[in-house]
Amino acid sequence: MSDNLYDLFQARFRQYRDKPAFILTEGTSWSYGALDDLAARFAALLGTHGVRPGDRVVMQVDKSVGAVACYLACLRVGAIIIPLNTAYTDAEVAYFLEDAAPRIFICRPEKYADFQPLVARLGVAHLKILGPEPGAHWWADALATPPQERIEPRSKDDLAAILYTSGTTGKPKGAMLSHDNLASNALTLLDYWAFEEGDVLLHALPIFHVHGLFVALHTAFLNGSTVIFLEKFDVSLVRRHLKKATILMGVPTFYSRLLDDPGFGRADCEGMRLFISGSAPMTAQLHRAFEERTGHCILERYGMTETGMITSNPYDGARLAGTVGYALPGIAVRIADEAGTLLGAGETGVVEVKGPNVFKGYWRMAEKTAEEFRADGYFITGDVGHLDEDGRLTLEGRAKDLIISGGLNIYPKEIEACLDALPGVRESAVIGLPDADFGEAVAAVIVPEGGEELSEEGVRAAVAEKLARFKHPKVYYFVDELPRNSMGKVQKNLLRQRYGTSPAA
Ligand code: MLC
Ligand code: AMP
Repeated sequence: MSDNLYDLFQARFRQYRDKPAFILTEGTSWSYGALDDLAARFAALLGTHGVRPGDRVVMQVDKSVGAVACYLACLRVGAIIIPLNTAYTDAEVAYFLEDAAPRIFICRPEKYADFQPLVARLGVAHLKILGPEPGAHWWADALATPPQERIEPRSKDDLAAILYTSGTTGKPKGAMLSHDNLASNALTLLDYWAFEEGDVLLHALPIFHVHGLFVALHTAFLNGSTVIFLEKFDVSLVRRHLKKATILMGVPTFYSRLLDDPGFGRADCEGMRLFISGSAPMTAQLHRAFEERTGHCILERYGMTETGMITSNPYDGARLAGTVGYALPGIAVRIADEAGTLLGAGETGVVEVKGPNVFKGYWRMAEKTAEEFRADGYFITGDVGHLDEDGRLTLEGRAKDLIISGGLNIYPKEIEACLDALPGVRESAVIGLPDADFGEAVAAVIVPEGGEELSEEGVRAAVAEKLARFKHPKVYYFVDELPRNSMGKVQKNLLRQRYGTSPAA
C-alpha cells in the first residue's frame, strides 16, 4: 500500500467532487473535482518536463489555486516541493536554488527575465512562469495537457517537501518533511480540532510556510471543507468574509490588527466556530481582549517547520491564555536542560519532541541534523518552557537567537553577517524589540569603523539588495562599542534593555 499523502486527499476530493474547494475574493470558485483534475494536469506536465520521484521543484509564486495545484501535482508524482517566500530577494533565491538543485524553478511572471541567467548558470533544467490567473504560461500549459491519473507510490519516509528555515549560523537549512510527517499531523489536527461537516476555512495566510500550506489546507482538504482563499491578510477583507466562515487560522498579528479596528466585534463572528493562533507567542492580554470583544476564546497551538504542530490547547476544555496546551496525540514532549538531563514538572528548560511529525533532517546537512537530535530520537526545538503536572506546556522564551516578527522567523545572525560585510561597519548586533503590531521588530546596533561616516540610508539600501523586506531592521542605532561579557560575547540582553522602550517602528 502506498503512503502518498495525495491518496488521502484524493479520497476526499472524489467524495466532495462537486463541492467548492476554493472560493476566491472576486467570487470565482473551484470544486474539489476541478482541483483534482488540475493537479492531475500539472502532474502530467511535470512528467513531460522530466520530473521524476525525488526531484525537487522550487516555487516562488503568488498565492493562487494554480500554486496549490502545483504543490498537489508534486505530491502526485513523488517530487519534492520547495515553496519560497515571495519576499526573498534574488540573492536569497540564488542560495536556495544552488542548495536544492531543483529540476524546475517556477517563478512569478515579472521575475522571469531576472532569473534566466541564474537558472542557466546553476544548470536548472526549466524555468517556468506561474501567475495568479489561469489563462497564461505554466497554468495554461497544464490546462492544455491531458491529466495523468497515476499517483506515484510513496513510502512513509519518502520526502514530500523541503521548507527552508534560517538557522542560528545564518545559513538557511532545508527541513525535509516526509509524506507521513504531513499526513500524520493533518489527521491528528482534524480530529483534535473537531472539524465537522459544514466547516468553512477563511484562509489569509501565505502558502509558503507550514501554517498556511500544511496546517490550514491539509485539514480543510481532509474535511472536504470549502476554503475562502484571500490573497493576503487584510482587516477589511477578513471582516467581509468572516461571516461566511467557521474557522480562521492566524498569527497573533492577525488578531491584534482585527482588534485595532474599532468596528470589529461579535457581529463579524456570528457563524464562527473556532479561532486558532500560532507561529508566534500570543500575549495573555491579547487573548483576553479578543474574548471580551468577540466572545470567542482563541485556541493557541505551538509548532515548528521541522515538526509541524506539537502541542495545542484543547478543543473541549480550558484554553488558557499564555499556554500552548498539551502534546498532540502520538507526540511526546519533554523538558531538558542544555546537557540533555530531563527536568520535572514546573522546571524550566528546552522543549524536546519526538513523534511521527518530526522531520527527517536538514537537506544535505547531516552534521547539523545530528547536533539537533538526542541519541534517543528527540528533536531539540530550541524553545524554552515548562510543563505543568498535568502536561500543559507554557513557553517562556527561546534558547536560540531568533526573532519572530508577525509570525515570520528572522535569525539575527543572517542580518549581522550582511551588515558586517558592509564597508564602514566594524561589527553589529541584531536584536528583537517589543512591537505592538508584529510582536517583535528587528533592530540593528552598529559599530562603525573608526573614523568612518556611515549613513543609515546607505546601510538600508545595501541591506535591501540582499535581504527580504521583512528581515530589514526597522530601526538602527549607531554606537561606539557593543557591551560584552568576560568571555567576549555580546550581551544582547543589555541591548534589549537599553533600546526596548524606544519606538521600534
Ligand atoms: C511584512 N513586513 C514585515 C512582516 N510582514 N516586517 C516584519 N515582520 C513581518 N511579518 C514588512 C513589509 O515588507 C513592509 O515593509 C512592512 O513590513 C509593512 O507591511 P504590511 O503591509 O503591514 O505587512 P503585511 O503584508 O500586512 O504582512 C503582515 C502579516 C504577514 C503579519 C499579515 O507578515 C503574515 O501573513 N505573516 C504570517 C507569516 C506566517 O504564515 N508564519 C507562519 C510560519 S510557520 P516596507 O519596508 O515595505 O514598509 C511556523 C510554524 C507554526 O511558524 O507554528 O506555525
Ligand atoms: P518556524 O521555524 O517558522 O516554524 O517557527 C517555529 C517557532 O515559532 C517555534 O520554534 C517557536 O519559537 C515559535 N512558535 C510557534 N508557535 C508558537 C506559539 N504558539 N507561541 C510561541 N511561539 C511559537
